[in-house]
Amino acid sequence: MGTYKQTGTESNATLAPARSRAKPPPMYKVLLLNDDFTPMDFVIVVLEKFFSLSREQATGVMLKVHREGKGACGVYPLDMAATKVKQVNAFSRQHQHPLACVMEEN
Ligand code: TYC
Repeated sequence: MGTYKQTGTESNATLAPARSRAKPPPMYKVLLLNDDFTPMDFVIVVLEKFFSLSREQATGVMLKVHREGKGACGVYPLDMAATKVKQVNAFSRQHQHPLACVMEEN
């Protein structure tokens, strides 16, 4: 300690490998599923409100889900993905729509 002065370079050389060895947290994709009843405008509002998409981005994702059956809204760590799914499904039920939000490991 007292004998050797730690330089910025030495400090970084020691810390860098430890950081790169830490594996990134598992990520989860949050998806909307298509149905025949939820209004398109409601899906757009959900994508804006819960996933911070612009009106244009939200419209694009909604149309993809409508045409292809499902579509990604975002990718998050486990707890954030689970919270999005709960919030979206609760909001949809409050408004009496069957819109389904699910998550899957990315
Ligand atoms: N298919 C619905 C309709 O025609 C629109 C819709 C889009 C519903 C996306 C759900 O996740 C969804 N009104």
